[in-house]
Amino acid sequence: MRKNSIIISLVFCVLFLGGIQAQTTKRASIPLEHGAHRIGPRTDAEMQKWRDYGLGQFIHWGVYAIPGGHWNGEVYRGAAEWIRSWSKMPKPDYDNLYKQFNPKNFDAKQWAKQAKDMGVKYMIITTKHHDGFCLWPSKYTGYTIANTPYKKDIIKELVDAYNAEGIDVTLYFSIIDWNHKGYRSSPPKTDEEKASYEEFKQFTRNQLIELLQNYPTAIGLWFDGTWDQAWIQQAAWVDELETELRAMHPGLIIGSRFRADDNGKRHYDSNGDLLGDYDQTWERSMPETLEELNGVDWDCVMTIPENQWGYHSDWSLSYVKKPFELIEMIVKAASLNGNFVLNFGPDGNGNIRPEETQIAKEIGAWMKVNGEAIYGCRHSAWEKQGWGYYTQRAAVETGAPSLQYLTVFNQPLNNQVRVKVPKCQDNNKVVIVEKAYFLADKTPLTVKSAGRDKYGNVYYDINSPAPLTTSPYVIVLETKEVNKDEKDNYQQAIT
Ligand code: JFZ
Repeated sequence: MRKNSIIISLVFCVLFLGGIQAQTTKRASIPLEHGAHRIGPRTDAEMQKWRDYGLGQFIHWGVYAIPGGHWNGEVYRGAAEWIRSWSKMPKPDYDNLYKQFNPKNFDAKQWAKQAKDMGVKYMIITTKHHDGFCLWPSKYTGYTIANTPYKKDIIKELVDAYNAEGIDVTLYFSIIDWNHKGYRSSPPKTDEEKASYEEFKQFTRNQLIELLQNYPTAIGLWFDGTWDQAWIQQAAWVDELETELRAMHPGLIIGSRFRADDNGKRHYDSNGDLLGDYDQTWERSMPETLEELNGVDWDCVMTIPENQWGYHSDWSLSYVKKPFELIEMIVKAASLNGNFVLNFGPDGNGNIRPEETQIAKEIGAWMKVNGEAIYGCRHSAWEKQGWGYYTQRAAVETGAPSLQYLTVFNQPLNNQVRVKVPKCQDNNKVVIVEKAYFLADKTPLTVKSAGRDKYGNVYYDINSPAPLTTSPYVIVLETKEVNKDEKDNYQQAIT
């Protein structure tokens, strides 16, 4: 009996402690040699700067811009930069396109100026896409800009021009390389295949080192085409390469789409920890809630038509997003701690198409007035309401009034923008709204108490007639935590 009860207590203890452990860690703890190098977000200045960017520009440019989604009078309905993989595109025709690449209208300074006016803080450029064509004069292959009639180093022109406008540059690099004879998607089996894949790996390493050496101001590498089994099985080697690249370039920012872990898991390792510095899985999609995001940094790269990155001359094939839809994505990303990156696909002559220029202008005009609600802003604890999104400045501890930005996309028909006040940690305190005004012109807005619900949540109505524009707009709230007994005095002053 006694013995039994000891055993029962022991079993109970083990179960109980196990339960606590599971609760506090939540993570699995599978031993990994090539798992995440760090648990939790980076805290250094470079990453903090990245976090504050809010808005980025992606540029897909390469020889695919010449056919622009067409060959021999036929239309390729897929993504224009993939045209080489189309059965109607003879491979030799594609592989000789570089001999015509001569973008006579290309003006890096003009692109950079346009990006600056749009409010972009960083730019991602395709140094090499899946076709293997290099926009920089790589010494490891002849398939580069140096052997086109254009000759000049386009990556250098862009890095210099964007940096001169104060815009940081990230280098996109595709691991898939259809031009290199050693590249393959399935793991090599024979000795010959293995030797040739080794050559490809060395070539990839050489090119990455070359890029970091040539463009030392680049802030990061944006990897693509890492889903092949051949690459996934190189986890140990890629891990070593990542370590080497980071050592070469302190502060370098690399997303989750570079290496897999020991078990072939990508983006998140077998224990659920992020591989790399930010989550790259939000491609052409947006999260809805903070809970989906695991507390990690993330970017969302987005096309203007449905799925066109490189230049496709026919945009009538899919829905083309409107500027305000894109602005909503910018705000939504900021409200969920992410960066929004809008893609541009310049044509074969180096022109940014008029539709993209128009969108850049409209976004820029909006960001100029309302960017304060985006740059350096983070998720707000205030509960999202139907009219739009909250953001708040990262530094709320400065002693300045705590600001909430309300970006209104759906104007309430009664012109009352209702907010639900969060509860304070300290039960003796309440949050009050001291002041409300339009961000654009500082017009003060009336704040009225709007009662409470049966759970004790407190509401306010901001009387906000839609401004005389058709665009989304921002209301700023100055808020404060006060002792419950002081609240009535404040309330009277406001109403
Ligand atoms: C890749 C490329 O194939 C494409 O051409 C473009 O460069 C884009 C930015 O990246 O396409 C992807 C990559 C990942 C996903 C979807 C398309 N994904 O994870 O869903």
